[in-house]
Amino acid sequence: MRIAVVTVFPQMIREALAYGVVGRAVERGGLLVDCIDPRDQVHDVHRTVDDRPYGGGPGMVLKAEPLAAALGEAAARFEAGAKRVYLGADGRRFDQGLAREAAAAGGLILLAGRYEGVDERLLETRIDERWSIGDYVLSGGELAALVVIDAIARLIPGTLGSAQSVEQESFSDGLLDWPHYTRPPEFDGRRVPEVLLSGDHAAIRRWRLREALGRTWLCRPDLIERRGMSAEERVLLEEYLAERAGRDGRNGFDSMTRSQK
Ligand code: 9D3
Repeated sequence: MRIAVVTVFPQMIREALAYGVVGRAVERGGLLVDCIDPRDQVHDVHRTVDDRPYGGGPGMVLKAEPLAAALGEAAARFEAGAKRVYLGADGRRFDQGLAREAAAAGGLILLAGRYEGVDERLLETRIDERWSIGDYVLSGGELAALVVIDAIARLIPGTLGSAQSVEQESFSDGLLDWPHYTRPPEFDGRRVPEVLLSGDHAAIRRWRLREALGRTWLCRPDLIERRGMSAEERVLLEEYLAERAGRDGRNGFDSMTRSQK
């Protein structure tokens, strides 16, 4: 997988690529990330990449010509054509489906927005898609590019160890995670759920799926709607909700949920 990032802060991208799963993908050579700074494409004394917005108003706008040159430089590094994506607050929501598509495509050019944005004509003529990572205001597209790169890197074959790999997905796909515990068996007077210590793998599997379904139902009912439920899952969710209704008091998870209790 090859990804080129056009950014006025290339070090922000480069430095973040050294860690964890993404770092390993880069080391292994499964992921190659190039950063292209539009400032290297301009040769006036101030190496200007931004300017004041026509029509007035606060802030600056990234100029079209330096970005066009940088995107051209980026495209030259790909054998086949790569999709050119603008990361801006006004794009389509990036999700796991887009990550899968991008990972399968093998090449991607990301343009990180900055300041008030990018000259619209550049976006119209040099960009294939616009992606946003969510409904909050960032100060630029670099962190969004890192989010996109991270999500894609884990999908490159060989990046994840077999233990972490897609195996688990078949049964928990599209759900929030179940709770995790490690030693000691008691912390702050709270015991690890006994089933996890039982060695009964079928019971553990059912418990995890029940917890994942329950949490997803409470926090993200839209995800349940999207994926549907099997007959077994319906039963497990009923069990979860019945158990929850029969219990009172707070458990720290209430703060994440809607009004259901
Ligand atoms: C407060 C500025 N806003 C005025 C209407 C618009 C605006 C301009 C530039 C808001 C954010 C940004 C910078 N954001 C990004 O470059 C960005 C982003 C984001 O803010 N949220 C979610 N995903 C992304 S991807 C790039």
